[in-house]
Amino acid sequence: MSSITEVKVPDIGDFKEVDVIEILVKPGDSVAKEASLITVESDKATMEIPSPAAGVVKELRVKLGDKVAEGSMILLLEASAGEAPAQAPKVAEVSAPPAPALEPAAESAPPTEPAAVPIHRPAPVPLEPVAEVPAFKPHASPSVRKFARELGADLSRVQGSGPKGRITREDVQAFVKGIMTQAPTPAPAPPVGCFVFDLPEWPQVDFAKFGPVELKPLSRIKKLSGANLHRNWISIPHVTQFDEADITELEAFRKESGAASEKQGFKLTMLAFLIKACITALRQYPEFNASLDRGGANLVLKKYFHIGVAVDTPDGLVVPVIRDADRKGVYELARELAEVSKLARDRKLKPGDMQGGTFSISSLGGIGGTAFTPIINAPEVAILGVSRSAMRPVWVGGKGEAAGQFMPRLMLRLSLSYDHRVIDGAAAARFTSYLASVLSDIRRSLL
Ligand code: CAO
Repeated sequence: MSSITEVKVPDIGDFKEVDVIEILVKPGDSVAKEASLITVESDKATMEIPSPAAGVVKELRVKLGDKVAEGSMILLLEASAGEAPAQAPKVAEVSAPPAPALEPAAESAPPTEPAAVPIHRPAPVPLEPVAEVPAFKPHASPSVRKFARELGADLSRVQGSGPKGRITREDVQAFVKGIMTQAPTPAPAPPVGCFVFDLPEWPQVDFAKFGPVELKPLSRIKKLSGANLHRNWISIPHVTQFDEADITELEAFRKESGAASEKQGFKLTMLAFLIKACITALRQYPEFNASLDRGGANLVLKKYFHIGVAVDTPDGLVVPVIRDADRKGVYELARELAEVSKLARDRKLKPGDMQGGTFSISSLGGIGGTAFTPIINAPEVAILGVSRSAMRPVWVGGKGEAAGQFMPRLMLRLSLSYDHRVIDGAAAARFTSYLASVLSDIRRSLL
């Protein structure tokens, strides 16, 4: 004997009305007891409504987008012979959707133990390749999540086409199809310093609970450079050596020589002299103009000097490279710096303009600050940070005319971050002392 049962929305807690966002069965489908029939969504949670009994779906009484409440009819079910009369099913909240503002979704909790907070330790994540990590959990119903899991699809990479960007079953299918039709990419060889980390999960905080918030997407440049900076920061043992250079004479010389460049429409900036001075120091200490090879057993010493310069743009940080800087004079370097900074800010740099660097300089001198710890631009092994110069009283020793007194001197603070796998602290201190001496007497760069 079989009987027709009206399957209705059971007690769904505090929610008065919820949207039907997914219909998981159709007339004629055989369903097992507890199999999911529809997915409903409130502004706080997504829930699947299970079948109260095993049977065959005779007729659907809801459609996508309907609003339902406790007691709304979902479908007619012909219960299988021998099935007990259907009881209202218990509904468990199974996932929270992302709120329209900044509310991050909570981890799905097992339906039967909502109070238990599992200590979730994610599997160790290999450092390479660096993927873009979404800040929030992708918005998808439990059945779509399950479907994606079965196919091994990473939902954070799937573009949702449903309401509020919800990921549908079709989106997952399209994503998987896209991957299948792509040419296989060879697995990258493990790079130097490939580690795995087993870190605690990132704190999930609903910032909107504490005050008003606004969501501002990161620029493409920030996402890309952020991933690279993160990789460099955690995979290179950084140490920063601080020093200062007396640039009183150099600044006077720069000012004297600046008129010629201004006539041609560019400024003879301190950065051009810094590049020259760095090249002199790099020649003296070649391991700073080098990279580790892939296996990390050899240092590749470069016989060319391509200097990367960090440029601050409205979209984020970029590092164009001044090629063969050793063969250029300060005027030519200053002109090229003005050109590449403009290209960077107009977003006209090509990827090739940012490749092949052997050493980088990050100058915050035009902005301010006394020192900072720049992040090495891998696979380079060192980067020089330059802060704002300031006039300071400096004690003059020795026997000269000014000996035995404080003199006002223009001092430039230098912050050299280096890869401690390649460079020892003593070498770094020698490098910055030498660089400071070159800046104090630029004639040394001629020697
Ligand atoms: N001390 C004091 N003044 C300095 C200085 C220094 N170390 N360096 C530059 N200045 C002065 C310049 O002389 C100029 O003064 P005037 O306007 O009076 O002529 C002013 O500061 C602005 O200089 P600038 O920034 O236009 O030129 P620059 O050659 O020094 O720098 C560039 C060019 C592209 C490096 C710079 O514009 C820039 O983007 N800096 C930010 C880089 C950055 O974000 N680094 C952080 C990366 S995190 O590692």
